[in-house]
Amino acid sequence: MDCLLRKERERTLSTQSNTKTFAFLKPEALQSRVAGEVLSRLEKKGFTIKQLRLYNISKKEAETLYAVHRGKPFFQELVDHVTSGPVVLMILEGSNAVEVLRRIIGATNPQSADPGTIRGDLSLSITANMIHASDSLENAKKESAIFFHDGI
Ligand code: 3AN
Repeated sequence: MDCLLRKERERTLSTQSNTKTFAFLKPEALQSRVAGEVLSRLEKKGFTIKQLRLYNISKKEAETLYAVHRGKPFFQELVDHVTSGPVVLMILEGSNAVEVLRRIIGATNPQSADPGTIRGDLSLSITANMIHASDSLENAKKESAIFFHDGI
């Protein structure tokens, strides 16, 4: 059964065409001077950088971006963190961009993210987990529209 599911999933992925997604490097990427390494990984994987911008996220934008987490114990720390310094906003394009990017960034908690993933290799902190990437095409459209006039 697992094998059939995997084959179906591979078939679906191989038939999907180029799509765009939204991501940003959190402040620790620039602070620890690994922004270039992360961008290089994304490009080597095959993503095309369609938009790229150094930006200071406002509290209001951070609260909109993470609205789904409002009320959770980590919400304020998360908002404070992503507004603590410049981030690198981007729109990426590639085959099945949302899912592929989510796979290469790794699990939310870098301590359990697989080695080889961006979070697995470059972070230990769940708040400062290096990179945000939209988890669906619908959210990529919403999130990119907060920061880019024309969205994705
Ligand atoms: P992801 O970024 O992997 O999509 P989300 O959307 O569930 O994860 O959470 C958004 C951000 O909130 C994460 N990148 C992480 O920094 C933070 N976060 C999520 N869960 C926790 C948690 N249990 N404790 C602290 N921070 C968290």
